[in-house]
Amino acid sequence: MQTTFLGKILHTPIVLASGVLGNNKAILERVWENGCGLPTMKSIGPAPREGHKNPTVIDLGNGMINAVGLPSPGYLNMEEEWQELSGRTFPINASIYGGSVDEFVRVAEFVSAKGPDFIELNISCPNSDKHGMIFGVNAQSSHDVVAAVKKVIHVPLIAKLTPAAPDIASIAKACEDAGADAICAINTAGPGMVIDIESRSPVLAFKKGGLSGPMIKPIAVRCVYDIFKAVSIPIIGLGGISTGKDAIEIIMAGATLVGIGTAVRYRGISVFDKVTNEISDWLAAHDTTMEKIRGAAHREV
Ligand code: RRO
Repeated sequence: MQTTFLGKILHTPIVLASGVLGNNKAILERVWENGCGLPTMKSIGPAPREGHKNPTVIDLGNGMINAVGLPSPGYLNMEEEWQELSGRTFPINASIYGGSVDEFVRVAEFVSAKGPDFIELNISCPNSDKHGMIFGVNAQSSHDVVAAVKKVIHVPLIAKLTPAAPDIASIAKACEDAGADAICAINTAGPGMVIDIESRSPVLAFKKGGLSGPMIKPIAVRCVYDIFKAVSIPIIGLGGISTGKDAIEIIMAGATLVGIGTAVRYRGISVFDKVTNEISDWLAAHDTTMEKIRGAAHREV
């Protein structure tokens, strides 16, 4: 199910969400071989960072809560990874974060020179007060970081947004106006909290964390719907997508590509082939195409 996205041919319209499987070439390649059209790397930061204490991820059955805490070797300490990835035969989306516009620019410029196919700006992580979400909840700061990064990179820029923004459509529009080539929505929702009533304490060491998986799918669908109305650049829709029918739903909201994160844990690495086949089967049974159903939920009936 070949798809063209920002001038690149992807073998399926399914994206691996950032942060799910790390930055190791062999793992990203395996995902691609299993039907993922575009693997996304774990967000790369400006300096070495260990992340939060364990436990960092808890399965809640209908999704997960995480406060992994933006662990990264730092952009200057990834030569081995870049060396390996330079010989790859598959496309890669490199996710980056910073604690200031200058840091975003520094990381982006360096990473861009390593030859990823796309750069995803993570302005939406809920698990740090200094990085991520603090940029993406405000239209002006979203605009500033996208505009500054756009000047120094040579690959298409994807802005990854948070559903915690009071009006995600206006954030998406600010990113588009600043030169973003695509929007990725959504990062994890919340932050939320889960308390173990026996120990009387939050289950995560960091106490609060981002929510993912089936429980947030309606939020993701609403966000993509609102963004589709506000912008003309393509949208990667994700948030609780686990099946072909979920994918069809978010495509009808306006997504061009569909991201999968938490469902990798629930359905295994073959989830990419499974969802691709489920989309194909649904389209064939309804005698239609991805292009025909994209944004279909916006049409008057
Ligand atoms: O590392 C994390 O805790 C994390 C990140 Br950077 C993000 O963007 N989203 C998320 O749910 N967790």
